Amino acid sequence: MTLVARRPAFDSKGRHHAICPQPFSLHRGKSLTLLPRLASSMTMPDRVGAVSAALAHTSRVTSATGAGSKPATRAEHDQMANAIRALAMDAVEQAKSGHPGLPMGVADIATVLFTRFLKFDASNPIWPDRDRFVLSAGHGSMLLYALLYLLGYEKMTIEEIKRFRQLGSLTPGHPEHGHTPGVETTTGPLGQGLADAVGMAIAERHLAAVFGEDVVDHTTYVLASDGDLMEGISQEAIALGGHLKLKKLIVLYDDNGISIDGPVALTDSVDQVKRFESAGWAATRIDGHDPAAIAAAIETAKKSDGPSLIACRTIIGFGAPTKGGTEKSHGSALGAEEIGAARRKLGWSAPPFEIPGSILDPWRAAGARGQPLRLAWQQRVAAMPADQRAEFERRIRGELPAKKLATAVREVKEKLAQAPKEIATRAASELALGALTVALPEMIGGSADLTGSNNTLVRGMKILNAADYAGRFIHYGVREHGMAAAMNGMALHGGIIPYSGTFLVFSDYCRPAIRLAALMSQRVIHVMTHDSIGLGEDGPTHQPVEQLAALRAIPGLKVFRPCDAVETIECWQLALEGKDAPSVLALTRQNVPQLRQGFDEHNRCAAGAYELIAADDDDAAVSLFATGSEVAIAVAAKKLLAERHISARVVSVPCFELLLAAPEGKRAAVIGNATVNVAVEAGIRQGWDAIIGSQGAFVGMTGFGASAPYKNLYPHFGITAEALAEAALGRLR
Ligand SMILES: Cc1ncc(C[n+]2csc(CCOP(=O)(O)OP(=O)(O)O)c2C)c(N)n1
Repeated sequence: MTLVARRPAFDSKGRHHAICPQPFSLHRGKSLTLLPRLASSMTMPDRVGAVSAALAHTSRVTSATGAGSKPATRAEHDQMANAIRALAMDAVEQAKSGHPGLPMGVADIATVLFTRFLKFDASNPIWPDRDRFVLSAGHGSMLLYALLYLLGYEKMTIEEIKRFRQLGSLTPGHPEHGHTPGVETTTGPLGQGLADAVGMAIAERHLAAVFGEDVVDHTTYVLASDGDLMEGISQEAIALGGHLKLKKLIVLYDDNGISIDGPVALTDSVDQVKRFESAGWAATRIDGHDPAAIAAAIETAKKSDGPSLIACRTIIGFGAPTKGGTEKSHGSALGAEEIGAARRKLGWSAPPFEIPGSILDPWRAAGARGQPLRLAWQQRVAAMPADQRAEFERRIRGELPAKKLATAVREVKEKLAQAPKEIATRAASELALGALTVALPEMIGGSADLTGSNNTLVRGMKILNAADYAGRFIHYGVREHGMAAAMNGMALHGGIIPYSGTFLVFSDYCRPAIRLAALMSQRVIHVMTHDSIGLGEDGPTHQPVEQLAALRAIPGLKVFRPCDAVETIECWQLALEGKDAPSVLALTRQNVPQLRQGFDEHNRCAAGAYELIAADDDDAAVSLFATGSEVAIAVAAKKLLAERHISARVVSVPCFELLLAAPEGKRAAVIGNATVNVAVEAGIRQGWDAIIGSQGAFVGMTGFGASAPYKNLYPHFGITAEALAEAALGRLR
């Protein structure tokens, strides 16, 4: 029986696909001897040889199977791929929601990749030296869920597949890292997965350079769609990946020429192969329904000395007789009639959600294929010198060297106590990083072309580049979005704590990736300087106004705005210790006085807010709340109020999220019960009511800034001690 697409498919140039769908051989009633053949995708002698070689440390196993493995017959392959298609059709149909087109279209690619190349062990989804597979086109989540089920990931039962997109299932609409074992990263917002993968590949090269390829040697594969490649972030990711010559990064592009609105030709005429080539990638175009071509292309890509793109021409919804090849199969249930016809075309006679043993067995065998490699890897790790092994395992666990960190923080604080510094908090951050990056070799810094302004490059820190992956500072180029997503990838990979640098106003350019970092509970730390009108002359385009509030709106993200050098090191410590959350450090361009005098081992910022200066008597009439550079203004306002015989206290609020997460009693104690609450921040009011109440007074910004020296801007916008005191007095009258 031959399956022919009824409607033409188009490539990204709008050309009719040149591929001929391969005939589907049907073996109904014929028993297939799949298990022995597929188990031999790495032949037994190969496997034994590879494992013993690995154990003997004489050679490295560079792929799970790869070269030398015998492909399954075309018939075997087709049935295995059809299992993916059937599960995708059935799950979407049951949910009456979802995207069958992608899984059905890329089933051949996935079958080749997972049964012959991907190094993984379904019984241990977090084995650190596994290959990573990123489904960047997360709307095709049923591809991943079908694979996890077929390969035998314990948690992914057929019941979970049946509960696709239902509350509490392991099969949410889009893949979610930390929710479903086997999902490497949360995807769905197109382009993010591809950029995450660049970070994963950077992490792999870095850790391989530090610990050796005996223990770190894996490939990152990405399945990307037209939508992924249309998103702007993809350009940043591609350019960075090519520049860094990430040879262990392979992108499989589902070149089906279809997106939601119809043919991609409606909106796009980019030649993706040329585009990737121009960015330094090896790029090729193949028939994505030809297993031999897919395997050959992956073999070649694995030998490349840079990243590789394999543009796989496919037919979306492959197998669906009327909707296949069209946008109608992209994002809705196919309907009983179409599914019935697709089953007949594909020769799939099993009832919904049932996979015949003759097909499930080889899939399960593929899921167990990597086990010997994992065990061999464990032996190699066990054979590492004890100190190296302990360090490697510590980093992979994401545990901090607690003593070293505490010592580094204490030393910085002691120095600041002895010789207080009136410096910008960005400079204080550099000071902190000088100590922290020595204590924590897992920290990898960077900047989106603002290195000198962000102060993220510590003296003596080597640059991470294609010539030296052991370096620890990345010049990301003017690519904030790509940087933030690559950082997510590094954190997800494990073994690295990435920190970045850009201006706070450009947090908007990073926002989708920061949101995903929060959703995935990943420790990435964004150093964002020039955090208010205090940056001065660059003017309103560069002066953040709403960004603090907007960042505070992201659930799970910690936004730190330290007021001086001491708070800066404390906030750094908190960001590092927050293992499961991203952080932003909003730092000043301009100098600020050191308000925290004397040595205090206790991290006062840990409470989120604390009384920096108590009232002169027990009965404060006014509580003055402030963050960052405006804390000094609050301190000055307290003095002005004292001259008017009004007692006021000053509360520094370096982190809203920590304060608001504190138990009620503690929070109430910090907020206090003064007659009047007044807050000052050179940003908008939004969010402050949770602290000062809706009756509280707020001094800040209500519109955009202006271009002028900052000392003129503060009075111009009325953000002064006088205005603060006046606001308090006005409420007291
Ligand atoms: C950033 C972002 N914008 C929009 C969407 C909504 N969306 C989901 S899939 C898709 C495009 C589908 O085309 P393609 O990527 O080629 O996937 P295919 O149709 O081949 O499955 C869009 C616009 C999204 N998921 N992410």
